[in-house]
Amino acid sequence: MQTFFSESHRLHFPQGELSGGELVTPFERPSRVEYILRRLQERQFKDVITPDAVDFTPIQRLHDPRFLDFLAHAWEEWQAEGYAGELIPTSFPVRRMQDQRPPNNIDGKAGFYALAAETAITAGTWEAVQSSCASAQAAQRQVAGGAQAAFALCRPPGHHAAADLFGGYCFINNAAVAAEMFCMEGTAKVAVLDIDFHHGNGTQDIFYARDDVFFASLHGHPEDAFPYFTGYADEVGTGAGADMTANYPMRPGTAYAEWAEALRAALKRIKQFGAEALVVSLGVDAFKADPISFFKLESESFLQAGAEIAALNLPTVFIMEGGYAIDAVGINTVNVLEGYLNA
Ligand code: Q9C
Ligand code: ZN
Repeated sequence: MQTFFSESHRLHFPQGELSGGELVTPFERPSRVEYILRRLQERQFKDVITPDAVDFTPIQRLHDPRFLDFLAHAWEEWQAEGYAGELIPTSFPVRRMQDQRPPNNIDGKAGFYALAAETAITAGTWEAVQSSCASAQAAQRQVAGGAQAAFALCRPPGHHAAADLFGGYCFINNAAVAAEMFCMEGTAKVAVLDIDFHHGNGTQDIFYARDDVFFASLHGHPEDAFPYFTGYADEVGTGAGADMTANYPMRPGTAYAEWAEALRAALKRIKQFGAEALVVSLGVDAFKADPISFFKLESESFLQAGAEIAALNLPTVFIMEGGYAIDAVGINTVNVLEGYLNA
C-alpha cells in the first residue's frame, strides 16, 4: 500500500489551542505525522509519495466559495487588522442571531465560519491545508486507477469541516473530497466510514441530503464529547439522503468489544447500500491513552478493525484524521493498515 504525504503540513503549527481556558500547545501538532512516518518505515510501508498540487474542482463542489476565500485570505486580513496573535475566532452566530450574512470584519468573519474556537489560523495554515487535501486526492487517484487501497497521511485533518465551517482542527474535508472524486468519475455508490473518536459532523453535513454517498460514524456520544451538537443516532439523513447516514454514539469507557459491534453494524449497512468504493476517515483517538478522548481501544484493536474493514473487499482510501496519544499514534494508525492488508 502506498502512502501519500506532503511535508508542507509543517506550515500549519499554531502555538496556541484554547483548551480549558488556557492557550496550550495544540494536540493536533506536526510531530504526530513523524511518529506515523517512522512506524510506516519500520513496518515496510516504504513507498511514501509527495502528491501533485491540489485540484480545486472537487473542493469547490463541496465547499462554499466565500468560505474558501475566507480561508485563503484570513491570515492577511487578520494581520491587516493589526492583531498580534494567531487568528482565533471568538464571536459566533448562535441561536436567534444572523447566520447567513458574513460580516466584512475579519474577527466577525472568523466566527461566522467557525464551529468552535480551538483551531487557530496562522501564516502557513492555508498552504498546509491545500497540501493535506492534495494527499487525499492522490490517494483517491491511486485507488480509482486500480489499487486495492492507499493511505493519505493528511495533516491537518478534515472530517469536522463542513461546506462553510472550520474547526475541530479541520479546514477542508479531505475524506469528503475523496468521496466526491469517486462520484465525479461515475462511481454510483460511495461509502465513508468514520472511525475517528469524534463525530464526523462535516462529512455528515456535506452528504446529508445525498443518496450517492453513505456515511457511517462511530464516536463519543454528543452528550459527552466534542463536537457536542451532532452525532445522535436519530440523525439519519434527509430527503433523497434519508437513511444514508448512520451514527453510532458510544459512552465513556467503551472498549473494543462494544465498539466492534458498532463497526460491524456500520459495515453491514455499507454492504447493504451496495458501496463500490470506500473512504475511511482514519482517526485513532479511540485509543485508551488518547489525551482528549474516552474510549478504551488497545493498539491491537486497530489491527482487528483493519481486518474487519478489509472483509468488505472494496477499493479503499484511508484518510488520516485524529489521534493524539503521540507515542502510540504511529503504531495504532499503521495497525489499521496492516490489519487490512493481512486480513
Ligand atoms: N481541550 C479531530 O480529532 N476539542 N478533531 C479539543 C481539548 C476539539 C478533534 C478539546 C477536538 C477536535 C480531527
Ligand atoms: Zn478525533
